[in-house]
Amino acid sequence: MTVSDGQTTDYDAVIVGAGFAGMYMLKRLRDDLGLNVRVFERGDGVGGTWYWNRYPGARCDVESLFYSYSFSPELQQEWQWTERYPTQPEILRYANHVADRFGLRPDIAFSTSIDSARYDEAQDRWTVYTDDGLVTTAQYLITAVGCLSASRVPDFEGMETFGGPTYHTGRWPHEEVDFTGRRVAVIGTGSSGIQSIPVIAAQAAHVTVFQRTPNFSVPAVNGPLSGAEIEQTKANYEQLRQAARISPTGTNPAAPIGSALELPEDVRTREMKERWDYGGAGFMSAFIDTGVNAEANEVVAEFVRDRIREVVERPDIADLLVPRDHPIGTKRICVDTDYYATYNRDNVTLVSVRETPIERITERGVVVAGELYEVDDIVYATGFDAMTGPLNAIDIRGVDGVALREKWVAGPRTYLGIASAGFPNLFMITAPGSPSVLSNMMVSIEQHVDWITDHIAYARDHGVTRTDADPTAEENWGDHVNEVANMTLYPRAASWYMGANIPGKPRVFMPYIGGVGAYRQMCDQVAADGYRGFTLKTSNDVRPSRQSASQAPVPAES
Ligand code: NA7
Repeated sequence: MTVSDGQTTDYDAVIVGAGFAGMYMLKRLRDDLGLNVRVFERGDGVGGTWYWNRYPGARCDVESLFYSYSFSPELQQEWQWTERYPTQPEILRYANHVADRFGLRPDIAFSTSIDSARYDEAQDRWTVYTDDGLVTTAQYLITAVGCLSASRVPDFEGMETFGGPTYHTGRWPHEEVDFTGRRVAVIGTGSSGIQSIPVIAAQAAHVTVFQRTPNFSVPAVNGPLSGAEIEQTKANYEQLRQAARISPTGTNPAAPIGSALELPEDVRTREMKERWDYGGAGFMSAFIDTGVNAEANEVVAEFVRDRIREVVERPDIADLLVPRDHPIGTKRICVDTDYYATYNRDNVTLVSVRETPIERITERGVVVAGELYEVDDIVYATGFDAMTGPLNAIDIRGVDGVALREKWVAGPRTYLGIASAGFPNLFMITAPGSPSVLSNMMVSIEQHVDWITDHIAYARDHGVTRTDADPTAEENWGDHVNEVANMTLYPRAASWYMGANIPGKPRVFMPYIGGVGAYRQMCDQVAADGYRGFTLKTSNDVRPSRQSASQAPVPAES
């Protein structure tokens, strides 16, 4: 029941965010469990990441036929993707189609941010405060805030004095930005820079790219999808989706052919070449040891370095673009269209700011090593306060008024990347400690939403009013997440996975790297064991779930 006394409105669940996670969560709780649900969304439309990231060239690096919901056979049969990798406008159209098709909009409050949320222990409910001054209560609070939604601009001296327009790739204006005839600075060469630079360079009079760290990028080999390709996938959707759900990354790349260290050189080169020509991030799955063995990694890295040198005509520029400071794949691999070739254009200048950082920004441009690069516009492609940023932006207070951001001051602590001890009835979709950003987000989102829905249904069926992760279960899960990460090369990179792009942020490898399929199995087992590792309270008692927490949370496999 929704109860409104004019000031406070009560729901069964409040969801934060109307991206792909929030929309599906709403649908499941409302349509399958019959709950009364309110979604708060700070944008004035659905789509989350794809609502905000409207920069030129913005495109998903997972193939469109699989970067889409699988929960509705009708939806996946009727929607027509047009290109192998979907553009941001096409993904946003899809998000809007889903919102309309399933009648989601009436339950979403747009242009509304949640400032804070407090757990009321006497009532076992959350009280949520929004920036429109309203107060809402709900038994469950579910965050669907996205992993890359807190955009970040470094604090460059003098940046406020710049005379022209500035843009952040993750907060791009809704109206078209026309760079025709203009001199544009792009700061940052992560995925957003790498996707936008070729498109901006094709339009602008001149582009100056300020690069601190070169990244590895593989060609997308994007193009229109043929009718036959679409038909073939649609005919086999169920099997393909199921394969993705139990795969390491939630996608369907060709299986690795063996160890890069053991295979003969001609075999491994042929394999890499074939994957390179085919395009996409599946290139990274050629061998079993790329992510765990430095020597194996170097084989793959060197192949990519050779491709960069092959494409870029000026050896001095190629040399600047060749990544050497991190093993390939330990920073998110970029997937591009014509990125390296763009440096052969006359209207593109590459400025390395590795040895000589950006000194300051003046009214007329960007100063590096005493030299002013005059520009009309500045594009900040400088990334996000990833994963914890959007959660810490909300003042979430659990038992005894403890703030989540205080609990996480030395790094995020979660059980299964879904719950955090001391924050009962709070579920966090694709939070730190889950595969999230290391996977096809659509697969991980659906898995979390389904698991949370089942947990809430279980609570309802068993008279549970409060469910909270057990601290021991959480600690054991955190140890496992770290242990698995330390078996890989990932912690060697100063990446946003590690929090390394934000000065002062604790260096903790945040996502769970044990694989989407293995992780799903562990979550399913926790559910099958009556939500092992959670303390469930019924209306008149608090009891640990069926197995005690101390036996519980160490996963069966990694
Ligand atoms: P990323 O991948 O975090 O890239 C940000 C870029 O901005 C990266 O090249 C940074 O260099 C650069 N940067 C950040 N601060 C500075 C300063 N102070 N000076 C110069 N350059 C700077 O963000 P994206 O938006 O491109 O991509 C995020 C994810 O979205 C991506 O991985 C996909 O999953 C989709 P650095 O490497 O830190 O030296």
